[in-house]
Amino acid sequence: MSLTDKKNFPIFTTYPDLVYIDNSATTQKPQAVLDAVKKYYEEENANPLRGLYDLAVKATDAYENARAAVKDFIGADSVKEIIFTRNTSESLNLVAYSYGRMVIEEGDEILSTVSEHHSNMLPWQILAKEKGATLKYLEPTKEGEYTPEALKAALTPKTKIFAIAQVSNVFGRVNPIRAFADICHENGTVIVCDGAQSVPHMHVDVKDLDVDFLAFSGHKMMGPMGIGVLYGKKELLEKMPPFMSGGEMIEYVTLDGATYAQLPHKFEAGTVNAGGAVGLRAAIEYISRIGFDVIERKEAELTKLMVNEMLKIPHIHIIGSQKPEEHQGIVAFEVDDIHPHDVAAMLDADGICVRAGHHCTQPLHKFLGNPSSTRASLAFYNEESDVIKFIESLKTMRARMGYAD
Ligand code: 7TS
Repeated sequence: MSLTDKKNFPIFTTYPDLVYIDNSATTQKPQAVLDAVKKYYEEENANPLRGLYDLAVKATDAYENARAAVKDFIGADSVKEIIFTRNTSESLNLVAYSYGRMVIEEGDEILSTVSEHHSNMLPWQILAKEKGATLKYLEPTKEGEYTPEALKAALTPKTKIFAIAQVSNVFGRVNPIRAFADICHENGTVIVCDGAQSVPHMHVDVKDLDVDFLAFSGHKMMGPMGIGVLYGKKELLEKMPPFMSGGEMIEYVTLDGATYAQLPHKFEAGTVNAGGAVGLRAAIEYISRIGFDVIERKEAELTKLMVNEMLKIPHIHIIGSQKPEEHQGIVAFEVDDIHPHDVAAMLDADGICVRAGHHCTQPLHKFLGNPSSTRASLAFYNEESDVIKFIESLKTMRARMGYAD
């Protein structure tokens, strides 16, 4: 059986007719990931990094081997550059609170974009307000594009940080991160890349991209919830103060103060999510066994079918580019005269899971002139039949709401 087959994912045995196309929100988990987490708790569980007994060493190894797997997966230089967090949101907050508070001064500028997920917007808003800095935003074209020229024009000598998603969770378009990184670095600006929607779907190599920070979530890439990653260049992480404090992130503590642990543990206060890390490692191994060449080809074919069929249906408007190849498996859309919640409820009645609402991008929806939309998002286990069922259901929407055409 191919690893891309739905049969590897127990939820599709529980619900054989389920059409799950809400993969940008979270993905389903293959048996291999569930087994790895279970095995960890059955055979290796103790508090990692603390005990000296054999079982605690096993737990520590399981946790640290997961870190090594993440390092290899994204092409980082060292395990010191891989910080485990809860999710993308926590990773981005870590950068804003630790790096941001360290470097941002009154009058400085932070640059982001209008289409960022709230997780890559609010930490910068809070930081800018706290420090008396200015937060500026690049505006997308109608096709959801950000160009190197627009970035160049927006940077000033005061721009200290540029925060952008590699793939927006609404437009689904891949941003030219390497070109952006080069422009930022020429300007002395640090680039923070939100990889929540890219790392699960395409080969992401931090050295090829030359990003300073990369954040992503395990649960969007077949791993468990509650485990995320922050990659940071070692020379930056080393200078940064801790984000949270407490157990395990210290070297030595007195009643007056403390010295901190070496990287990466300086940023991992308290008992860690070893089971989650083990599950993430299993997810990485699963994805790697399939290979991004296969994943990208399959998702691109399904996206092409979806976009091309949607374009044929009257009253449906795809947000962003109208070209399938400019959607990394993510297609947000509007249906004339029908509220996205009604669209999603009718799709749900047909057994199809999509997301409706603002997708944590309220400023983008305001910019687009519509408070909300509906979004379908694919993963490698989706099949042509999922897309066809979705399209067939979409065709019935207007009639079901009582419209003549
Ligand atoms: N950044 C992007 C681009 C995202 O799409 C999301 C989650 C996040 C950050 C936050 O990730 P988290 O794991 O910390 O929650 N996006 C979505 C979504 O589109 N629908 O549900 C969650």
